[in-house]
Amino acid sequence: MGYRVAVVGATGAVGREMMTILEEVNFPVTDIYAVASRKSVGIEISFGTKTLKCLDLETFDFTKVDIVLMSAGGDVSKAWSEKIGKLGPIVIDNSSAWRMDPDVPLIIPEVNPDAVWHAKKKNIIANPNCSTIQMLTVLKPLHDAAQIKRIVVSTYQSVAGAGKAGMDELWDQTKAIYGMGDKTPKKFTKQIAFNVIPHIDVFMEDGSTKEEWKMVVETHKIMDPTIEVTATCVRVPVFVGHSESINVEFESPLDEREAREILREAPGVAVVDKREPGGYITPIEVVGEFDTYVSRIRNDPTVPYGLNLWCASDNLRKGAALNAVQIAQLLDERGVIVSVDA
Ligand code: 11C
Repeated sequence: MGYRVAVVGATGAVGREMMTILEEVNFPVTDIYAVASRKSVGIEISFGTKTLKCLDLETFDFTKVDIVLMSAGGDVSKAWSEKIGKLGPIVIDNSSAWRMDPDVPLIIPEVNPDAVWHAKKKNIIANPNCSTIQMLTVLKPLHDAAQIKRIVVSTYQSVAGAGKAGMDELWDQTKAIYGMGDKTPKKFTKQIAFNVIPHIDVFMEDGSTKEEWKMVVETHKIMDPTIEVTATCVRVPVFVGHSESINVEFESPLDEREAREILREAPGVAVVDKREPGGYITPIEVVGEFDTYVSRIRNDPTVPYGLNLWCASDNLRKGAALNAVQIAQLLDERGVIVSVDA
């Protein structure tokens, strides 16, 4: 017994991770299809010991699958997800296209799994933005313990968040610094190698960026609309793995010792917090991991009940592909979809 699954955008960094993670978590798959735009048709994609050839999105028959993992960007998702959902399968979409649609649940399985019951409204479930996923995975158990009032977050986001082009640009510019090639920015607005850029996604009218806005509105939709959130999102010269410095203010007392104990037990969270040189996590160490790692948990003495912490997570995994596959597991566990005979 299992599910018939299509991965749309299978040649991208997240699409490939989706294939790998389906295999790693042993998701019950009876049939699997790699689907992409016409220019990628025929490209070979690995799924365990099998090699799949990419099929054309325009001509693929979506009536023969139960689940579509979609990571093909917002425009493709806007054009296709609703159409596919009407044909029967549930689309789990990694783009920002559907996140704020009231008929589309936005899910982090550790945070709001019950939202999965709304999946059938449009047969679309949205995967949140990577920065929101890791922040809320860590903060949900603390919110349950002491009700979060306000969050001030600064992100340190890897170039993998901007796709292969972002990773290529960091690589090319790093070589160019040593005299080999061109360091003209193409994907980013300024040089990213040996630099940081306080700008991710487009600017909003109020001077914030859309990446920052997403952290606010997605927190409200997923966890609690009463929490005040303010964010500054920064691109850093790290290939994979987003980090965040988070200041949290609570309604009731929660000290660093209690927070550490709660986080040690929290699903999807790992604590690395020794108060000594090297006793904390850095993004390079979380690549390939499933958990979001937390370090530097400490009281903030400037407010009645406040904490500071640092977290890092693999943005291609928990921030994208893993969370999407965990949503598929949730559909299975809760019986929202029914498996077919192999
Ligand atoms: C970045 N967080 O690091 C973005 C990538 O809304 O899904 C994902 C954008 C999104 O650039």
